[in-house]
Amino acid sequence: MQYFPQKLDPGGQSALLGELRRIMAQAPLYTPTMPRSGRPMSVRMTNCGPLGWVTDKERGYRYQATHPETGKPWPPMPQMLLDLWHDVGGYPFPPEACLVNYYAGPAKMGLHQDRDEEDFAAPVLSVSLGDIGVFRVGGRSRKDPTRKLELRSGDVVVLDGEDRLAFHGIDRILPGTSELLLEGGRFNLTLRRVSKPS
Ligand code: MD6
Ligand code: FE
Repeated sequence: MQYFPQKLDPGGQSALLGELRRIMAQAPLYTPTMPRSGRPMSVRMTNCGPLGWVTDKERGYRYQATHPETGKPWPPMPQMLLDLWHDVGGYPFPPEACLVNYYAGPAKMGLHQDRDEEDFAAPVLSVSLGDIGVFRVGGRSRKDPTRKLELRSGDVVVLDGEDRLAFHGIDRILPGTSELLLEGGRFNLTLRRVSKPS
């Protein structure tokens, strides 16, 4: 895992937030549901880029080219995210999906692996905006010991190499720890390469 604290300065965070507002105007946040149980997740989601990660009761976790509620293609990925991927990702092909997670109040994300991609040689890169998220990361087995890292607005994390399939999650958000978002809460953007380059 690579950790780049404050990779985005306050100007960069505001610029990325502006891009995010445009994305959400075209592709609104929605509440995804878990495979089989159909239980709603506590985070709300949207995506940008050619593909988006989605989940629902009937069809489970997958990537698809359209928003599940509007049926429209996802908005394009902002150039600044493509630049960031090439700057820190160390991977010669562009990302295909950017998943946007929004955590309000008590939202959290259980320990999981990012493993719905074909290509585990590519890293997964995350950018945080807004309130601190208490990130927990362990090893490739769910039973491996975990450590905690407080992710602040502007921090970037890259899961690659040995850690590409490490279990990770968000225990909780620390409210009122950032002034970036008027509405409070936290956005996390994860950039992924989905298909093997051909
Ligand atoms: C989050 N992050 O920070 C959730 N996945 O809200 C992730 O699930 C994640 O931070 C892959 C790589 C980096 C991450
Ligand atoms: Fe993840």
